Amino acid sequence: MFAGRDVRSDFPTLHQLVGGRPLVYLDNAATTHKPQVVIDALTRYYEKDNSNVHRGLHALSMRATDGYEAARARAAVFINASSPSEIIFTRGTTESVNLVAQSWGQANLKRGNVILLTEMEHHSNLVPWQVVAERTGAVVKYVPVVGDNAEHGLDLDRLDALLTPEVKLFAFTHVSNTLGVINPAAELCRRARAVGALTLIDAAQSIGHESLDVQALGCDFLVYSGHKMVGPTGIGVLYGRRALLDAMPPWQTGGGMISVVEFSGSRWKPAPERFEAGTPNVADAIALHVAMDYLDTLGRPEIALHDHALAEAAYGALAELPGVRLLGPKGKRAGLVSFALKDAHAHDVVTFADQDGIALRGGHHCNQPLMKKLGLPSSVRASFYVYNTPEEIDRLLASLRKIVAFFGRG
Ligand code: 7TS
Repeated sequence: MFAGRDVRSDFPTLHQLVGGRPLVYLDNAATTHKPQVVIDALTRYYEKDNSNVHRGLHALSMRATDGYEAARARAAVFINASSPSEIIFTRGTTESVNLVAQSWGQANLKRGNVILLTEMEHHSNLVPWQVVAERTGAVVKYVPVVGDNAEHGLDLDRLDALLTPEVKLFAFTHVSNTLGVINPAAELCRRARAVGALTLIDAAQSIGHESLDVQALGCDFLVYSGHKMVGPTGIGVLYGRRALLDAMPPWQTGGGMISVVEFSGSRWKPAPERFEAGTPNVADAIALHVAMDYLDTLGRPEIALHDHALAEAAYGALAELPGVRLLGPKGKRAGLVSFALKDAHAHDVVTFADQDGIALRGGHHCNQPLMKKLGLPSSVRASFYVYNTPEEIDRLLASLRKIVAFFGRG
C-alpha cells in the first residue's frame, strides 16, 4: 500500500506507549494525527513568516498573504471548485454549517419552507437547522434511516415523496460517523436539484478518505474540517457556488470583509472575504495546504481502498464476538465500525481498551436522535486511517475478547 512508503514513520504521535503498550489509535473519525510535514509547516510559519494578511505591504505580511491565498487555491483544486473564491476558510465543519444556516438560511427561508435532513446527521448538521427553522418559521424534516443492524441506510424510496417543492435545502452527510454508511451523494444532489432544492454535503467523514469533486457531485455547498484529514484543528472549509455566495449576506462583520465603511453604513467585499471577518487562521490554513499535498502524495483512491479494507476486516472479525451488535452494512462501508456489546457499556469498553493501549470512542457520537431510534444509549467505534494496520485489528480483537470474557461472567 502507498507505494511501499512507511506511512507510520511520518506520524510522531503514533510512536508512544499507552498502558505500557504501543499505541493503537482507532479514533480517527474524531480526529486524525498529523504528519511531521504538517507540524513543521506550522512551526516554520511562526518562526519565519508570522504576520497579518491582506492589509500589509511589508515582506512578512506579503509572505503570509501569499501562503494563505495559496492554501485557498490548493483547496479549490483539492475538491475541484471552479475558483478559489468559492472556498471560505472557517473553523471547521460546524462553523461552516452555521455560516450557511445563519447567512443563507436567515435570508432565504420563510414560513412553510422545508429544510430536509437525514436521520443520520451529526448534531453539527442538525442543530443549526433547528435553530434557523425556529427563527424563520421553516420546518425540518428527515429522510428516515431504515433497515435492521447490518442493513441500516437511508430510505431512498421515501426521498421523492419528501422532496416536495417546499424543500429549499437538502443537507446530508456523505458518510455517517456512526453507521459507516456511504450515501450516494451525487444521486441525492441530482434528485434535490430536480425539485429546485439546494444541497449541502457534510463531507467531514469523507474528505480525508477519498477524492471529492464538487462539480461532479453537483452540490451547492460542501463543508469539512481540516483536523479529520491530517491537518490542524481550527481550520475548515465551506465550499459554496459562486453565484450563491455572492447573493448571501455576511454572517459576521468587522475588519477584512468590507469594501467601504462610513459612519452612516458599510458595504461588503464579495466572497470569500465577505465571510472571513477579522484576522483569519493563517497558520492553520498554510498547514492545511501541506496536509492536502500529503494526502495526494499517498493517493486518495489508495487511501479509500486501505481504510475500507481495514473496516471490512474489522467488521468481519467483530461479528464473531459473542453478544455483539454491529451497526451499518458489512460491505461498501466507510473506514469505521460501530458496535455494542450485550453485557458491557460502551464507556467501559473504551476504558478497558485504553488500558491495553487502544484508543476507541464510546458514546452517542453526536448522533443522539439516531441512537435513540436504534434503541441504543451508546456504541463503541473503531475508525481507521492511513497509518492503521491489520495487526492493530488483531490487538483490538484480543482486547475485546478479554472484555467480553470479563463482563460476560455475570
Ligand atoms: N459532521 C460529521 C459527519 C462529523 O463526523 C463531525 C465530527 C462533524 C460534522 C463536526 O466536525 P467538527 O470538526 O466541526 O467538530 N465527528 C466527530 C465524531 O464522530 N467524534 O468526534 C467528532
